[in-house]
Amino acid sequence: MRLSVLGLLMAAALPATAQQLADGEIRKVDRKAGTVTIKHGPIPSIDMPAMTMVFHVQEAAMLDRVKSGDKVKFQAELRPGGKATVTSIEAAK
Ligand SMILES: [Cu+2]
Repeated sequence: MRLSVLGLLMAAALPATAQQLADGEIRKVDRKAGTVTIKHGPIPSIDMPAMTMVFHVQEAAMLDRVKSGDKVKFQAELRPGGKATVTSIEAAK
């Protein structure tokens, strides 16, 4: 009883953004184009199934934090014009 109540409290305390992180593996970083190719799992926040695709990045500095082969957790948005853009990215633990 005690444990289940604690579990509910902890789930409620998780920021929504943490729950929207998608899993991915970096396939290619193109600093010139400002893009990163990610083999990713499902991304519920933008209703996208698993696939490998090219993303733009919100900040060029994100490209310096990842390299091909890295396992990552990230968030992405679909921007006007259909550009899929990574808005946050971190190494997967
Ligand atoms: Cu995709």
